[in-house]
Amino acid sequence: MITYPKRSLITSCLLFSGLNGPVIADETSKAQPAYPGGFSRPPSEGKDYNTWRDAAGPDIGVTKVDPARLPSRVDNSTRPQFPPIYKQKWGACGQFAAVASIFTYEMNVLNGTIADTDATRFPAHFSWNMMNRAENKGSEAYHGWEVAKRIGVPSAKSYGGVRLNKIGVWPNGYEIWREAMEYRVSGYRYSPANTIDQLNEARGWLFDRNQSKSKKKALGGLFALDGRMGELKKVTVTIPKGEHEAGKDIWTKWGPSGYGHGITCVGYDDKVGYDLNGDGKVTNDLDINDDGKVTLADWERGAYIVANSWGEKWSKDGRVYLLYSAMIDPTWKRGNYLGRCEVARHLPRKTLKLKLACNDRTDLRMTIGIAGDKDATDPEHEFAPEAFNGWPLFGGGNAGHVPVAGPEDNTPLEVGIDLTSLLKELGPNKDGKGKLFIKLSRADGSDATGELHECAVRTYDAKGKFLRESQIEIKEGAFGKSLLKLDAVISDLVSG
Ligand SMILES: [Ca+2]
Ligand SMILES: [Ca+2]
Repeated sequence: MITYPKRSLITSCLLFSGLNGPVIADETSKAQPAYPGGFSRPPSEGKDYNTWRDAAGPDIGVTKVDPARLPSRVDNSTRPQFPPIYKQKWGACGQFAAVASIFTYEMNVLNGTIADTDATRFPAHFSWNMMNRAENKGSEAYHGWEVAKRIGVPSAKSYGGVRLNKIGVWPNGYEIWREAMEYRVSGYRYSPANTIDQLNEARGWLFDRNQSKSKKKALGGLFALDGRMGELKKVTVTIPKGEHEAGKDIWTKWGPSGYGHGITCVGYDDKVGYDLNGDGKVTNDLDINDDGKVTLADWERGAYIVANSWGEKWSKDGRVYLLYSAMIDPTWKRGNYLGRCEVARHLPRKTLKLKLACNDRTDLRMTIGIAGDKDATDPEHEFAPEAFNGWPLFGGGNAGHVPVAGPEDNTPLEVGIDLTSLLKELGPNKDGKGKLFIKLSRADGSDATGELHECAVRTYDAKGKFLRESQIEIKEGAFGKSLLKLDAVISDLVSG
């Protein structure tokens, strides 16, 4: 399922092949969110899972779109908030698009910073190593966005780069996990781009997120795209001399075969075009596909700007145009949709710092509970952190049946877990005291074993400043054969 482009032997990716059902492209369909398949959100969450629920911005279709005000060209990849064009390693394209490119850009826009060093760039491999089974497997954009929602993403600086040199490594160091907690995704959405109304909403998102009324000029957003990359030569043309953007490459369609490849849509150019039917003209008002009507599918002019993670020399500058009409492709359903995300900052108030070893991190089971009474014998609220329970959210995707630090590495790992939302479940607490419960075990039928070496609760003020650490005593840290249960009285459950 991994494809190798001829020119460069860089790993592309892929997951499941596209569903081949016809795409319903009623040319009057309005801009709207959609869940076209298992590539647009985790199937384990069910069909009622609203991926935009916690986002602050308006949903697709809510904001009025005014195409008359849109410029003819937008290229957000030239903004300083956008990172360099990357050369991906292994099948991590989904995370190069979703996190290393889109999340990085969005977080810099949010923070008022620029992506000029690793301190303000985010890695592709942190989220990838949460779902790739510690092997060279492909990922969806949503894997990265869900990791950013659930645990966050550390900066490339503390992570050790945008990419690592070994597959499946988890970072060792509480401060890396603590930093990750700050940088989050609040929501993400897919939408079709098959009609002119949907195209205009997408152009508006790329220009200023359709926020023409906001006082501050909004910087445009980006989209995740899933291209089909087989036999690209058949669909790649070069803009002839004398034409707008002469010499640049255009994909006139998705590749006729092959698997999906995560890429980033960074802008658009309404003037870029190509004479697809060879009638000597570049038109948007002729029925060139002979279906008796003129729709977006007939357009020869107008293209998205796509940034690829095959290096800055690929296709001259690492970018390629993709005709608007190319996305209307009934044979490649994934390629008909655009994915966007909204990011947010989050300052944890209370965290758990753990140092633990386990010879199978996917079979590790951990629950953390809380009770508002210091004498309680059972938790009132409990949660099972995804990363330390085999990522049930991702179904078959998980972090691999390898030690917690990574393949063939039995080093105990120091990690952090955000307890803030668990503590919020308790509500106001009369004496500020409560009890924390930690359970460590293994999946049913597994023979995984592990050991908890250190456990502490860390407290921060509302501005994120570290206040104190309270160690929890571990009498016997081994778990696996037997369940490890720890509990501790917490004396400052409500701290401002
Ligand atoms: Ca033509
Ligand atoms: Ca037509």
